[in-house]
Amino acid sequence: MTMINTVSFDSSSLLTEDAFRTFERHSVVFANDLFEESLCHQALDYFLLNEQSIIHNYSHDYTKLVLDNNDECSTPSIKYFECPLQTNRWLFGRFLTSTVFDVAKFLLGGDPICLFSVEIHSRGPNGSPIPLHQDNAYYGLEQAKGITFYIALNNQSSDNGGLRYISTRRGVHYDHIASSEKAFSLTTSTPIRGTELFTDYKPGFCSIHSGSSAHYASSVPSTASRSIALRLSLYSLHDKIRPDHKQWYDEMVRRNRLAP
Ligand SMILES: O=C(O)CCC(=O)C(=O)O
Repeated sequence: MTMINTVSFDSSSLLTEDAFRTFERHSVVFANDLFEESLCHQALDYFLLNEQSIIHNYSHDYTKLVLDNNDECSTPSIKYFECPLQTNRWLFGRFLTSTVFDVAKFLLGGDPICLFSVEIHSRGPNGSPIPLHQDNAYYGLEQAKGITFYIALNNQSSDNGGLRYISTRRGVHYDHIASSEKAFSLTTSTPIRGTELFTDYKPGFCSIHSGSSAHYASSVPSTASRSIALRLSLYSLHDKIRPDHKQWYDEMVRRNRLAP
């Protein structure tokens, strides 16, 4: 599968006008060497080795852990986990480098930055699709100044249910409605047309997208292998959450994640 080279940057070129303009234009850039492959292997091994104990420890808390659609005979597996830092800060803290904050600050126009979340996302064979959405529909930030680092911990193919982006100018937002997909309760109310941007991820490859970025993933074929990613999100300290958003968001999570 083709990498769209015009949106792909190495760490020495992420802090350039070219990267900034690309991010403004498409709401996403791909970065191929921000994180060491060996660190991603370590994080992957740790996650797989400890997955069942994480499930055991967090299964009472639907706000922090979402399981995949497993059939009754198979071992349960995680779809989203919101506390990797709490389970191993020595390992997952190593992804929170000063470079991440510098890049986030630069791409968001120079605002001071704070960390918002560190999560593990995983999708396995027969995994459900991720409906087309923009993250700011979830974040509810007035200026949409949130930024996400989606870091592949293993190989992920855009053909096999991997993440795909539709080029969207930063600041352009679409209305969202509830979706029935597990743990993702929102999708755009109309389709978005535009250039599709995607890559085949290797461990350490990452996509960096803004709150305006429109992205989705198709359902995962039964023959595909499981994909696992670490997802960091950061906000501008100058932005703020719209009044009432938190109450609405908490209600959406409750409805969506408590559903059997
Ligand atoms: O792969 C996933 O689980 C969803 C990723 C996503 O939509 C995001 O990082 O914003």
